[in-house]
Amino acid sequence: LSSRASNILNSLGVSTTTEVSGVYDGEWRGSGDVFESKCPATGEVLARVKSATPQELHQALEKTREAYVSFRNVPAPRRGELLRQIREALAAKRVELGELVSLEMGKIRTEGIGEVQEFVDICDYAVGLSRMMNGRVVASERPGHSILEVPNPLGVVGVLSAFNFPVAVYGWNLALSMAAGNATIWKPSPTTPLCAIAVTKIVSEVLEKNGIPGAVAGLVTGGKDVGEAVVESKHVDLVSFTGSEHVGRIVGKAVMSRFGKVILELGGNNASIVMPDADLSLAVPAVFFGAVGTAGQRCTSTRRLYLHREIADEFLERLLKLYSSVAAGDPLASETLLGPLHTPTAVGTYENAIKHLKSIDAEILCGGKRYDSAPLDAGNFVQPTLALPKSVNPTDQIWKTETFAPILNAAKFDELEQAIEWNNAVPQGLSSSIWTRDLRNVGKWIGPAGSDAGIVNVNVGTSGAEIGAAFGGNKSTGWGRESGGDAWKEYVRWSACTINFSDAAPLAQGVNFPA
Ligand code: UN1
Repeated sequence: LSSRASNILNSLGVSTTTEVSGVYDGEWRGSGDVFESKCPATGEVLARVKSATPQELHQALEKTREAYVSFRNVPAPRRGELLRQIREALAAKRVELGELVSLEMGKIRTEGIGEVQEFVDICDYAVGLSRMMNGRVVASERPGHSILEVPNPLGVVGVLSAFNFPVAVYGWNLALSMAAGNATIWKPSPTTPLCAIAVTKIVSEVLEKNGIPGAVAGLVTGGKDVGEAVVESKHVDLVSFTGSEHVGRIVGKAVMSRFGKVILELGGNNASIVMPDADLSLAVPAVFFGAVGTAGQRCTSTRRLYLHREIADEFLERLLKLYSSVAAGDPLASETLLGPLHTPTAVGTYENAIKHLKSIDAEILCGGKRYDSAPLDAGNFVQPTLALPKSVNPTDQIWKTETFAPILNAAKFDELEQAIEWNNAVPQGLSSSIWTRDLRNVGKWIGPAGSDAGIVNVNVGTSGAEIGAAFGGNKSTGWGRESGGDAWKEYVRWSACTINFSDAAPLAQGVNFPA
Protein backbone atom coordinates (compact mmCIF):
# COMPACT_ATOMS: atom_id res chain seq x y z
CA LEU A 1 0.00 0.00 0.00
CA SER A 2 1.32 3.47 -0.81
CA SER A 3 2.32 5.43 2.29
CA ARG A 4 -0.24 8.08 1.46
CA ALA A 5 -3.09 5.55 1.44
CA SER A 6 -1.92 3.88 4.63
CA ASN A 7 -1.58 7.24 6.39
CA ILE A 8 -5.16 8.14 5.54
CA LEU A 9 -6.49 4.73 6.58
CA ASN A 10 -4.43 4.68 9.78
CA SER A 11 -5.66 8.11 10.80
CA LEU A 12 -9.21 6.74 10.64
CA GLY A 13 -8.42 3.56 12.54
CA VAL A 14 -9.00 1.31 9.52
CA SER A 15 -6.44 -1.48 9.58
CA THR A 16 -4.14 -1.65 6.55
CA THR A 17 -2.20 -4.77 7.32
CA THR A 18 -4.64 -7.64 6.96
CA GLU A 19 -8.12 -8.08 5.61
CA VAL A 20 -10.58 -5.60 7.04
CA SER A 21 -13.83 -6.64 8.71
CA GLY A 22 -16.79 -5.24 6.83
CA VAL A 23 -19.66 -6.10 9.16
CA TYR A 24 -20.65 -4.29 12.36
CA ASP A 25 -23.61 -5.02 14.59
CA GLY A 26 -22.13 -4.10 17.94
CA GLU A 27 -19.06 -6.15 17.13
CA TRP A 28 -16.82 -6.13 14.07
CA ARG A 29 -16.84 -9.31 12.03
CA GLY A 30 -17.07 -10.64 8.49
CA SER A 31 -16.10 -14.07 7.22
CA GLY A 32 -17.90 -14.02 3.89
CA ASP A 33 -16.67 -13.11 0.40
CA VAL A 34 -13.68 -10.80 0.21
CA PHE A 35 -14.00 -7.59 -1.79
CA GLU A 36 -11.15 -5.47 -3.04
CA SER A 37 -11.35 -1.72 -2.67
CA LYS A 38 -9.38 -0.10 -5.49
CA CYS A 39 -8.17 3.45 -5.94
CA PRO A 40 -9.76 4.65 -9.21
CA ALA A 41 -6.90 7.09 -9.85
CA THR A 42 -4.08 4.56 -9.70
CA GLY A 43 -5.62 1.09 -9.71
CA GLU A 44 -3.90 0.41 -6.36
CA VAL A 45 -5.68 -2.12 -4.15
CA LEU A 46 -6.43 -0.21 -0.95
CA ALA A 47 -7.76 -3.07 1.12
CA ARG A 48 -9.44 -6.43 1.09
CA VAL A 49 -12.75 -6.29 2.88
CA LYS A 50 -14.46 -9.28 4.42
CA SER A 51 -18.20 -9.12 3.87
CA ALA A 52 -20.98 -10.91 5.72
CA THR A 53 -21.83 -14.59 5.36
CA PRO A 54 -25.59 -15.24 5.07
CA GLN A 55 -25.50 -16.32 8.72
CA GLU A 56 -23.75 -13.10 9.83
CA LEU A 57 -26.13 -11.06 7.78
CA HIS A 58 -29.09 -12.72 9.44
CA GLN A 59 -27.56 -12.06 12.86
CA ALA A 60 -26.86 -8.43 12.03
CA LEU A 61 -30.46 -7.91 10.95
CA GLU A 62 -31.72 -9.48 14.16
CA LYS A 63 -29.41 -7.43 16.32
CA THR A 64 -30.49 -4.28 14.54
CA ARG A 65 -34.10 -5.16 15.27
CA GLU A 66 -33.29 -5.72 18.94
CA ALA A 67 -31.37 -2.46 19.05
CA TYR A 68 -34.43 -0.65 17.70
CA VAL A 69 -36.64 -2.13 20.39
CA SER A 70 -34.54 -0.52 23.10
CA PHE A 71 -33.57 2.64 21.19
CA ARG A 72 -37.16 3.66 20.48
CA ASN A 73 -37.59 4.38 24.18
CA VAL A 74 -34.71 6.86 24.30
CA PRO A 75 -36.29 10.34 24.33
CA ALA A 76 -35.88 12.22 21.07
CA PRO A 77 -33.78 15.11 22.48
CA ARG A 78 -31.46 12.53 24.01
CA ARG A 79 -31.13 10.97 20.54
CA GLY A 80 -30.33 14.46 19.35
CA GLU A 81 -27.52 14.64 21.89
CA LEU A 82 -26.02 11.46 20.37
CA LEU A 83 -26.20 13.10 16.96
CA ARG A 84 -24.48 16.17 18.34
CA GLN A 85 -21.62 13.98 19.51
CA ILE A 86 -21.52 12.17 16.16
CA ARG A 87 -21.37 15.57 14.48
CA GLU A 88 -18.39 16.55 16.62
CA ALA A 89 -16.60 13.27 15.99
CA LEU A 90 -17.13 13.61 12.22
CA ALA A 91 -16.00 17.22 12.20
CA ALA A 92 -12.82 16.23 14.04
CA LYS A 93 -12.03 13.81 11.18
CA ARG A 94 -13.41 15.97 8.38
CA VAL A 95 -10.14 16.19 6.43
CA GLU A 96 -9.04 12.57 6.91
CA LEU A 97 -12.45 11.21 5.98
CA GLY A 98 -12.71 13.60 3.04
CA GLU A 99 -9.34 12.37 1.81
CA LEU A 100 -10.50 8.77 2.11
CA VAL A 101 -13.51 9.66 -0.05
CA SER A 102 -11.09 11.04 -2.66
CA LEU A 103 -8.83 8.03 -2.42
CA GLU A 104 -11.54 5.40 -2.69
CA MET A 105 -14.26 7.12 -4.75
CA GLY A 106 -12.03 9.39 -6.85
CA LYS A 107 -13.66 12.81 -6.41
CA ILE A 108 -11.32 15.74 -5.79
CA ARG A 109 -10.25 16.68 -2.27
CA THR A 110 -12.45 19.76 -1.82
CA GLU A 111 -15.48 17.72 -2.86
CA GLY A 112 -14.48 14.80 -0.61
CA ILE A 113 -14.22 17.14 2.36
CA GLY A 114 -17.43 18.89 1.27
CA GLU A 115 -19.20 15.58 1.37
CA VAL A 116 -18.19 15.02 4.99
CA GLN A 117 -19.36 18.58 5.70
CA GLU A 118 -22.75 17.59 4.25
CA PHE A 119 -22.95 14.81 6.87
CA VAL A 120 -21.95 17.30 9.59
CA ASP A 121 -24.64 19.71 8.35
CA ILE A 122 -27.42 17.12 8.39
CA CYS A 123 -26.38 16.13 11.93
CA ASP A 124 -26.83 19.77 12.99
CA TYR A 125 -30.21 19.75 11.31
CA ALA A 126 -31.22 16.51 13.03
CA VAL A 127 -30.09 17.76 16.44
CA GLY A 128 -32.59 20.61 16.07
CA LEU A 129 -35.16 18.26 14.63
CA SER A 130 -34.89 16.04 17.68
CA ARG A 131 -36.72 18.78 19.59
CA MET A 132 -39.08 19.68 16.75
CA MET A 133 -40.52 16.47 15.33
CA ASN A 134 -43.91 17.75 16.22
CA GLY A 135 -47.19 15.99 15.80
CA ARG A 136 -50.53 17.82 15.71
CA VAL A 137 -53.70 18.28 17.67
CA VAL A 138 -56.71 18.14 15.35
CA ALA A 139 -60.21 19.42 16.19
CA SER A 140 -62.65 16.56 16.73
CA GLU A 141 -66.29 16.81 15.60
CA ARG A 142 -67.33 15.00 18.80
CA PRO A 143 -67.71 16.80 22.15
CA GLY A 144 -65.11 15.85 24.75
CA HIS A 145 -62.83 14.30 22.14
CA SER A 146 -59.40 15.23 20.86
CA ILE A 147 -57.43 13.90 17.93
CA LEU A 148 -53.65 13.69 18.03
CA GLU A 149 -51.28 12.84 15.20
CA VAL A 150 -48.25 11.33 16.89
CA PRO A 151 -44.92 10.59 15.18
CA ASN A 152 -43.54 7.35 16.63
CA PRO A 153 -40.32 5.58 15.71
CA LEU A 154 -40.75 3.41 12.62
CA GLY A 155 -38.40 0.45 13.12
CA VAL A 156 -35.33 -0.57 11.15
CA VAL A 157 -34.21 1.53 8.19
CA GLY A 158 -32.08 -0.21 5.54
CA VAL A 159 -29.86 2.22 3.65
CA LEU A 160 -28.49 1.06 0.30
CA SER A 161 -26.13 3.76 -0.90
CA ALA A 162 -24.19 4.37 -4.11
CA PHE A 163 -20.47 4.81 -4.77
CA ASN A 164 -20.69 8.46 -5.79
CA PHE A 165 -21.61 9.88 -2.38
CA PRO A 166 -20.20 7.15 -0.15
CA VAL A 167 -20.56 9.25 3.02
CA ALA A 168 -23.18 12.01 2.67
CA VAL A 169 -26.17 10.00 1.47
CA TYR A 170 -25.80 7.59 4.38
CA GLY A 171 -25.47 10.67 6.59
CA TRP A 172 -28.82 12.08 5.44
CA ASN A 173 -30.50 8.80 6.24
CA LEU A 174 -28.73 8.03 9.49
CA ALA A 175 -29.33 11.50 10.94
CA LEU A 176 -33.07 11.52 10.28
CA SER A 177 -33.49 7.86 11.13
CA MET A 178 -31.67 8.21 14.44
CA ALA A 179 -33.49 11.40 15.41
CA ALA A 180 -36.74 9.54 14.69
CA GLY A 181 -35.76 6.69 17.04
CA ASN A 182 -34.96 4.01 14.48
CA ALA A 183 -32.07 1.61 14.06
CA THR A 184 -30.28 1.75 10.72
CA ILE A 185 -28.53 -0.97 8.77
CA TRP A 186 -26.23 0.23 6.00
CA LYS A 187 -25.34 -1.67 2.85
CA PRO A 188 -22.88 0.58 1.03
CA SER A 189 -21.70 0.22 -2.55
CA PRO A 190 -19.38 -2.78 -2.86
CA THR A 191 -16.72 -0.47 -4.33
CA THR A 192 -16.59 2.02 -1.43
CA PRO A 193 -16.50 -0.20 1.66
CA LEU A 194 -13.65 1.68 3.36
CA CYS A 195 -15.61 4.93 3.56
CA ALA A 196 -18.46 2.98 5.15
CA ILE A 197 -16.16 1.24 7.62
CA ALA A 198 -14.48 4.52 8.60
CA VAL A 199 -17.85 6.26 9.12
CA THR A 200 -19.23 3.33 11.09
CA LYS A 201 -16.15 3.36 13.34
CA ILE A 202 -16.74 7.03 14.13
CA VAL A 203 -20.47 6.57 14.77
CA SER A 204 -20.14 3.34 16.76
CA GLU A 205 -17.55 4.81 19.10
CA VAL A 206 -20.02 7.52 20.05
CA LEU A 207 -22.83 5.01 20.56
CA GLU A 208 -20.71 2.64 22.62
CA LYS A 209 -19.37 5.49 24.77
CA ASN A 210 -22.98 6.41 25.57
CA GLY A 211 -24.02 2.85 26.38
CA ILE A 212 -26.24 2.59 23.29
CA PRO A 213 -26.19 -0.72 21.34
CA GLY A 214 -23.87 -0.40 18.34
CA ALA A 215 -26.44 -2.15 16.17
CA VAL A 216 -28.45 1.10 16.22
CA ALA A 217 -26.11 1.94 13.32
CA GLY A 218 -25.17 -1.41 11.80
CA LEU A 219 -23.12 -2.08 8.68
CA VAL A 220 -23.16 -4.96 6.21
CA THR A 221 -20.77 -4.64 3.30
CA GLY A 222 -21.07 -6.97 0.37
CA GLY A 223 -22.55 -7.46 -3.05
CA LYS A 224 -25.91 -8.07 -4.60
CA ASP A 225 -26.86 -10.95 -2.29
CA VAL A 226 -26.36 -8.77 0.79
CA GLY A 227 -28.44 -5.99 -0.76
CA GLU A 228 -31.19 -8.43 -1.65
CA ALA A 229 -31.28 -9.81 1.88
CA VAL A 230 -31.74 -6.31 3.33
CA VAL A 231 -34.42 -5.46 0.78
CA GLU A 232 -36.34 -8.66 1.43
CA SER A 233 -35.96 -8.80 5.21
CA LYS A 234 -39.15 -8.51 7.24
CA HIS A 235 -37.00 -6.86 9.91
CA VAL A 236 -36.47 -3.84 7.66
CA ASP A 237 -39.44 -1.45 7.73
CA LEU A 238 -38.08 1.18 5.36
CA VAL A 239 -35.59 0.71 2.54
CA SER A 240 -33.86 3.86 1.36
CA PHE A 241 -32.18 3.11 -1.95
CA THR A 242 -29.88 5.31 -4.03
CA GLY A 243 -28.75 3.96 -7.39
CA SER A 244 -29.77 3.23 -10.95
CA GLU A 245 -33.31 3.25 -12.29
CA HIS A 246 -32.81 -0.37 -13.31
CA VAL A 247 -31.99 -1.60 -9.80
CA GLY A 248 -34.43 0.87 -8.23
CA ARG A 249 -37.29 -0.71 -10.13
CA ILE A 250 -36.37 -4.14 -8.71
CA VAL A 251 -35.89 -2.78 -5.17
CA GLY A 252 -39.14 -0.79 -5.30
CA LYS A 253 -41.19 -3.79 -6.41
CA ALA A 254 -39.58 -6.14 -3.89
CA VAL A 255 -40.21 -3.81 -0.96
CA MET A 256 -43.76 -2.95 -2.04
CA SER A 257 -44.60 -6.62 -2.51
CA ARG A 258 -43.98 -7.21 1.19
CA PHE A 259 -45.71 -3.89 2.06
CA GLY A 260 -42.54 -2.27 3.34
CA LYS A 261 -41.81 1.43 2.91
CA VAL A 262 -39.37 2.60 0.28
CA ILE A 263 -37.51 5.80 -0.58
CA LEU A 264 -35.97 5.79 -4.06
CA GLU A 265 -33.27 8.18 -5.27
CA LEU A 266 -32.62 7.06 -8.84
CA GLY A 267 -31.20 8.53 -12.01
CA GLY A 268 -30.96 12.21 -12.82
CA ASN A 269 -30.71 13.65 -16.32
CA ASN A 270 -30.47 17.27 -15.43
CA ALA A 271 -30.68 20.28 -17.73
CA SER A 272 -29.57 23.88 -17.49
CA ILE A 273 -31.37 26.49 -19.58
CA VAL A 274 -29.63 29.76 -20.39
CA MET A 275 -31.77 32.75 -21.41
CA PRO A 276 -30.42 35.69 -23.45
CA ASP A 277 -30.46 38.01 -20.42
CA ALA A 278 -28.42 35.64 -18.22
CA ASP A 279 -25.24 36.85 -16.58
CA LEU A 280 -22.78 34.63 -18.45
CA SER A 281 -19.96 35.35 -16.03
CA LEU A 282 -22.01 33.39 -13.47
CA ALA A 283 -23.67 30.87 -15.75
CA VAL A 284 -20.61 29.60 -17.63
CA PRO A 285 -18.56 28.55 -14.56
CA ALA A 286 -21.68 27.08 -12.93
CA VAL A 287 -22.43 24.89 -15.94
CA PHE A 288 -18.74 23.92 -16.01
CA PHE A 289 -18.92 22.78 -12.38
CA GLY A 290 -22.27 21.04 -12.93
CA ALA A 291 -21.00 19.03 -15.90
CA VAL A 292 -17.33 18.44 -15.05
CA GLY A 293 -17.38 18.51 -11.23
CA THR A 294 -17.17 15.03 -9.65
CA ALA A 295 -16.29 13.92 -13.22
CA GLY A 296 -20.01 14.01 -14.01
CA GLN A 297 -20.78 11.41 -11.34
CA ARG A 298 -23.37 13.21 -9.24
CA CYS A 299 -26.97 12.25 -9.76
CA THR A 300 -27.43 16.03 -10.00
CA SER A 301 -24.67 16.55 -12.62
CA THR A 302 -25.60 18.73 -15.59
CA ARG A 303 -26.03 16.49 -18.64
CA ARG A 304 -28.10 18.68 -20.95
CA LEU A 305 -27.54 22.32 -21.82
CA TYR A 306 -30.20 24.36 -23.62
CA LEU A 307 -28.89 27.70 -24.86
CA HIS A 308 -30.93 30.55 -26.25
CA ARG A 309 -29.81 31.10 -29.83
CA GLU A 310 -28.78 34.73 -29.11
CA ILE A 311 -26.09 33.78 -26.63
CA ALA A 312 -25.37 30.17 -27.66
CA ASP A 313 -22.16 30.72 -29.62
CA GLU A 314 -20.63 33.05 -27.07
CA PHE A 315 -21.61 30.70 -24.25
CA LEU A 316 -20.04 27.68 -25.94
CA GLU A 317 -16.88 29.59 -26.73
CA ARG A 318 -16.47 30.64 -23.10
CA LEU A 319 -17.33 27.18 -21.82
CA LEU A 320 -14.85 25.54 -24.19
CA LYS A 321 -12.11 27.74 -22.77
CA LEU A 322 -12.80 26.33 -19.32
CA TYR A 323 -12.98 22.79 -20.65
CA SER A 324 -9.61 23.16 -22.36
CA SER A 325 -7.98 24.39 -19.16
CA VAL A 326 -9.27 21.62 -16.88
CA ALA A 327 -6.57 20.00 -14.78
CA ALA A 328 -7.06 16.24 -14.69
CA GLY A 329 -5.05 14.17 -12.25
CA ASP A 330 -4.54 13.00 -8.72
CA PRO A 331 -7.80 13.81 -6.89
CA LEU A 332 -5.83 14.64 -3.75
CA ALA A 333 -3.61 17.24 -5.43
CA SER A 334 -4.76 20.79 -4.79
CA GLU A 335 -4.70 21.94 -8.43
CA THR A 336 -6.79 19.03 -9.76
CA LEU A 337 -10.33 19.75 -10.93
CA LEU A 338 -11.03 16.45 -12.67
CA GLY A 339 -10.58 13.10 -10.98
CA PRO A 340 -11.13 9.68 -12.53
CA LEU A 341 -14.33 7.82 -13.18
CA HIS A 342 -14.96 5.35 -10.41
CA THR A 343 -14.52 2.08 -12.31
CA PRO A 344 -13.20 0.75 -15.63
CA THR A 345 -16.81 -0.24 -16.43
CA ALA A 346 -17.77 3.43 -16.24
CA VAL A 347 -15.05 4.19 -18.79
CA GLY A 348 -16.70 1.67 -21.11
CA THR A 349 -20.08 3.35 -20.63
CA TYR A 350 -18.48 6.71 -21.45
CA GLU A 351 -16.86 5.31 -24.59
CA ASN A 352 -20.16 3.79 -25.75
CA ALA A 353 -21.93 7.11 -25.30
CA ILE A 354 -19.24 8.84 -27.38
CA LYS A 355 -19.57 6.18 -30.06
CA HIS A 356 -23.30 6.77 -30.15
CA LEU A 357 -22.83 10.55 -30.38
CA LYS A 358 -20.60 10.00 -33.39
CA SER A 359 -23.09 7.63 -34.97
CA ILE A 360 -25.79 10.31 -34.88
CA ASP A 361 -23.33 12.86 -36.35
CA ALA A 362 -23.15 14.98 -33.24
CA GLU A 363 -20.41 17.55 -33.27
CA ILE A 364 -17.91 16.73 -30.50
CA LEU A 365 -16.72 20.20 -29.50
CA CYS A 366 -14.07 18.86 -27.13
CA GLY A 367 -13.04 15.68 -25.34
CA GLY A 368 -14.35 12.31 -26.49
CA LYS A 369 -11.50 10.07 -25.36
CA ARG A 370 -9.98 8.54 -22.29
CA TYR A 371 -6.62 9.91 -21.14
CA ASP A 372 -4.26 7.26 -22.45
CA SER A 373 -0.82 8.50 -21.48
CA ALA A 374 1.02 8.09 -18.18
CA PRO A 375 0.30 8.59 -15.35
CA LEU A 376 -3.44 9.00 -16.05
CA ASP A 377 -3.67 5.78 -18.05
CA ALA A 378 -3.23 3.84 -14.79
CA GLY A 379 -6.58 5.18 -13.61
CA ASN A 380 -10.06 5.59 -15.10
CA PHE A 381 -9.57 9.10 -16.46
CA VAL A 382 -11.73 10.38 -19.33
CA GLN A 383 -11.78 13.74 -21.06
CA PRO A 384 -14.74 15.94 -20.23
CA THR A 385 -16.83 16.10 -23.36
CA LEU A 386 -19.03 18.79 -24.81
CA ALA A 387 -21.19 17.69 -27.73
CA LEU A 388 -23.66 19.36 -30.03
CA PRO A 389 -26.07 16.75 -31.37
CA LYS A 390 -27.83 17.74 -34.60
CA SER A 391 -31.25 17.93 -33.00
CA VAL A 392 -33.10 17.35 -29.76
CA ASN A 393 -34.82 14.04 -30.17
CA PRO A 394 -36.10 13.10 -26.72
CA THR A 395 -36.43 9.45 -27.72
CA ASP A 396 -32.74 9.17 -28.59
CA GLN A 397 -30.71 7.54 -25.82
CA ILE A 398 -28.29 10.45 -25.76
CA TRP A 399 -31.03 12.70 -24.37
CA LYS A 400 -33.15 10.26 -22.45
CA THR A 401 -30.61 8.19 -20.50
CA GLU A 402 -28.34 9.13 -17.65
CA THR A 403 -24.71 8.48 -18.60
CA PHE A 404 -22.72 8.70 -15.37
CA ALA A 405 -19.74 10.47 -16.94
CA PRO A 406 -18.64 14.02 -17.84
CA ILE A 407 -20.58 14.32 -21.11
CA LEU A 408 -22.63 17.44 -21.70
CA ASN A 409 -24.98 17.64 -24.68
CA ALA A 410 -25.96 21.10 -25.86
CA ALA A 411 -28.74 22.43 -28.11
CA LYS A 412 -30.05 25.84 -29.16
CA PHE A 413 -33.59 27.10 -28.67
CA ASP A 414 -35.60 30.21 -29.54
CA GLU A 415 -38.43 30.26 -26.98
CA LEU A 416 -38.38 29.42 -23.27
CA GLU A 417 -41.44 27.19 -23.73
CA GLN A 418 -39.44 25.02 -26.11
CA ALA A 419 -36.59 24.69 -23.62
CA ILE A 420 -38.98 23.79 -20.80
CA GLU A 421 -40.57 21.16 -23.01
CA TRP A 422 -37.14 19.63 -23.68
CA ASN A 423 -36.29 19.87 -19.99
CA ASN A 424 -39.39 17.84 -19.13
CA ALA A 425 -39.26 15.41 -22.05
CA VAL A 426 -37.04 12.85 -20.33
CA PRO A 427 -38.12 10.04 -18.00
CA GLN A 428 -36.07 11.39 -15.07
CA GLY A 429 -36.95 14.40 -12.93
CA LEU A 430 -34.22 15.16 -10.40
CA SER A 431 -32.66 18.58 -10.91
CA SER A 432 -32.95 21.53 -13.29
CA SER A 433 -31.71 25.09 -13.54
CA ILE A 434 -32.45 28.28 -15.44
CA TRP A 435 -30.17 31.28 -15.89
CA THR A 436 -32.06 34.55 -16.31
CA ARG A 437 -32.56 37.99 -14.75
CA ASP A 438 -36.13 38.28 -15.97
CA LEU A 439 -38.73 37.67 -13.27
CA ARG A 440 -41.27 36.57 -15.88
CA ASN A 441 -39.06 33.64 -16.87
CA VAL A 442 -38.61 32.73 -13.21
CA GLY A 443 -42.36 32.65 -12.68
CA LYS A 444 -42.89 30.35 -15.65
CA TRP A 445 -40.00 28.11 -14.65
CA ILE A 446 -41.08 27.43 -11.06
CA GLY A 447 -44.83 27.34 -11.76
CA PRO A 448 -47.35 24.76 -13.00
CA ALA A 449 -46.10 24.79 -16.60
CA GLY A 450 -42.46 24.94 -15.55
CA SER A 451 -39.82 22.37 -14.71
CA ASP A 452 -41.21 19.04 -13.51
CA ALA A 453 -38.04 18.11 -11.58
CA GLY A 454 -37.78 17.87 -7.81
CA ILE A 455 -35.06 20.55 -7.77
CA VAL A 456 -35.92 23.70 -9.73
CA ASN A 457 -33.09 26.24 -9.46
CA VAL A 458 -32.73 29.82 -10.66
CA ASN A 459 -29.23 31.20 -11.30
CA VAL A 460 -27.86 28.21 -9.42
CA GLY A 461 -26.49 25.08 -11.11
CA THR A 462 -28.17 21.69 -11.07
CA SER A 463 -25.80 20.10 -8.55
CA GLY A 464 -24.57 20.93 -5.09
CA ALA A 465 -27.80 21.27 -3.13
CA GLU A 466 -27.69 22.24 0.54
CA ILE A 467 -29.18 19.87 3.12
CA GLY A 468 -31.96 22.23 4.26
CA ALA A 469 -34.52 21.46 1.56
CA ALA A 470 -35.85 18.00 0.85
CA PHE A 471 -33.65 16.36 -1.77
CA GLY A 472 -35.04 14.09 -4.46
CA GLY A 473 -36.66 13.74 -7.81
CA ASN A 474 -39.87 12.90 -9.60
CA LYS A 475 -40.89 10.46 -12.33
CA SER A 476 -38.27 7.73 -12.91
CA THR A 477 -36.02 9.34 -10.31
CA GLY A 478 -38.43 7.62 -7.92
CA TRP A 479 -40.27 10.43 -6.05
CA GLY A 480 -38.17 9.91 -2.90
CA ARG A 481 -37.27 12.80 -0.63
CA GLU A 482 -34.36 12.75 1.80
CA SER A 483 -32.37 15.21 3.87
CA GLY A 484 -34.21 18.44 4.83
CA GLY A 485 -37.70 19.82 4.38
CA ASP A 486 -40.39 17.36 5.43
CA ALA A 487 -38.29 14.29 4.58
CA TRP A 488 -38.17 13.24 8.26
CA LYS A 489 -41.89 12.48 8.12
CA GLU A 490 -41.09 9.36 6.07
CA TYR A 491 -38.90 7.98 8.84
CA VAL A 492 -41.65 7.80 11.47
CA ARG A 493 -44.79 5.77 12.03
CA TRP A 494 -47.72 8.14 12.29
CA SER A 495 -50.37 7.30 14.86
CA ALA A 496 -53.74 9.04 14.57
CA CYS A 497 -55.12 8.92 18.12
CA THR A 498 -58.69 9.90 18.90
CA ILE A 499 -59.05 10.36 22.66
CA ASN A 500 -62.41 10.50 24.38
CA PHE A 501 -62.32 12.34 27.71
CA SER A 502 -66.10 12.72 28.03
CA ASP A 503 -68.71 10.56 29.75
CA ALA A 504 -70.38 9.59 26.47
CA ALA A 505 -69.22 7.58 23.51
CA PRO A 506 -70.81 9.17 20.42
CA LEU A 507 -70.05 7.79 16.96
CA ALA A 508 -68.59 10.00 14.25
CA GLN A 509 -70.72 11.26 11.35
CA GLY A 510 -73.75 11.15 13.69
CA VAL A 511 -74.19 7.40 13.15
CA ASN A 512 -76.86 5.99 15.43
CA PHE A 513 -76.26 2.39 16.60
CA PRO A 514 -78.32 1.81 19.80
CA ALA A 515 -77.23 -1.09 21.94
C1 UN1 B 1 -26.07 12.28 -5.37
O1 UN1 B 1 -25.43 12.56 -6.38
O2 UN1 B 1 -26.47 11.08 -5.19
O3 UN1 B 1 -26.90 18.12 -4.62
C2 UN1 B 1 -26.36 13.23 -4.29
C3 UN1 B 1 -25.83 17.51 -4.72
C4 UN1 B 1 -25.30 16.83 -3.50
C5 UN1 B 1 -25.90 15.47 -3.34
C6 UN1 B 1 -25.86 14.62 -4.56
N1 UN1 B 1 -25.64 17.63 -2.35
O4 UN1 B 1 -25.20 17.47 -5.76
